Amino acid sequence: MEREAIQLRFVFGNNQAFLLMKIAHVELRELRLPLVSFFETSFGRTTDRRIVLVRVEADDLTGWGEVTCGEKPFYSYETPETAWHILRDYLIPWSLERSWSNACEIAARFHPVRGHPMAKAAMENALWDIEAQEKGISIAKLLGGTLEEIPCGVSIGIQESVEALLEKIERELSAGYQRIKIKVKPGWDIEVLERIRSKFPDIRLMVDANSAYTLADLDHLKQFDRFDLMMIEQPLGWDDMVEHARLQKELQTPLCLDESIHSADDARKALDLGACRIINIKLGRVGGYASARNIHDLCRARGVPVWCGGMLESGIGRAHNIALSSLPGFTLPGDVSASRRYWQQDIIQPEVTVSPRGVIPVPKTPGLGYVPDLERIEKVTVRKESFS
Ligand code: OSB
Ligand code: MG
Repeated sequence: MEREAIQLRFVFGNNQAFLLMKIAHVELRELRLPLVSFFETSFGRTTDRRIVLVRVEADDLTGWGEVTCGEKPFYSYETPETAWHILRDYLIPWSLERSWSNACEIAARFHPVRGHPMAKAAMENALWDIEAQEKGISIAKLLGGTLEEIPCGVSIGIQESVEALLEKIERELSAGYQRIKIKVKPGWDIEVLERIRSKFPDIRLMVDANSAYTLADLDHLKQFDRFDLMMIEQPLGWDDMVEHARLQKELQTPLCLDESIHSADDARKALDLGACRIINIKLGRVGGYASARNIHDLCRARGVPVWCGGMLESGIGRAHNIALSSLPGFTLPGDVSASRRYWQQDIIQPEVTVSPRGVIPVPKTPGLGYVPDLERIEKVTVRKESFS
């Protein structure tokens, strides 16, 4: 019966083929990967990444997903430990329990677990990879993506000095990146922006505060309007839309929400409140492709631009970000950039490269579009657990 279920295909009258797949095997791995240079935000500095990968086998196909949480519960409450726990004790057993016909259905199956979107996304996205391969198309195509190349920006962390930052900006601009985002916090903001604008008056520039300010800083935040910024990302509380709405009324510069948006419902509330004019969509933070696409569709219907954020991903997460960014509403350059900015050697082949025009072509091959480098992955694995 089980063997039959694996192979079963139902073909309906409308000629649409549905598949029924059973997951044979899931593997969790934790990797340790040092960044080529430290990344500092208002909540701290990262030098080494702990990356949890999910590898799923179903119907003789293999799909990969990445948990995009930080090492510490500062950007969000998720950590490699919480993700491992939620995947091992809930999401993986539920995925093995019954067969599935599409990845969106698995997303619905995870509903009873409140929160933990990054753990959910890793599993769901691996199944999108398998579903796309099963249909012989790219994940981008399965999603409904239309863009053949995606515009790229970079996110530059807080540096030891303004000179070091200016040098980095210069280097990224000559590599072709279409916009520069810098991290800001009290004490690393207005003067830094003044120095950047006097050297690069016309570049597309934005800032990300990762909740480093409060409304008590209103007069200070108003000064950001002087710098012709594309947007200010998440200046206030990580879970607060009401105060962002108050702030947006006082500023000309568009606000963009990152941390506060976990679902299309959140996006709708934020837009209704006037809490932002742009939304950063991250696959992990919103719980996977199904939720990310819902947010995209809502924003597109309302004429609100979106872009794809980054979480210092390995090649697996990066490849998923590229697929997501192929949706037509991703009109602004994202934080999806080349592998070499993060890693001496990435864990996929080929590595992600950005053209001199500042774009990444969206792969057309079935599934993820990049091949996981198994030897390299094995080398950097620090723990592993298998489920059948
Ligand atoms: O807020 O966008 C953010 C990295 C880690 C956690 C949060 C954020 C970021 C980035 C880096 O800005 C984006 C990237 O280059 O992957
Ligand atoms: Mg951000």
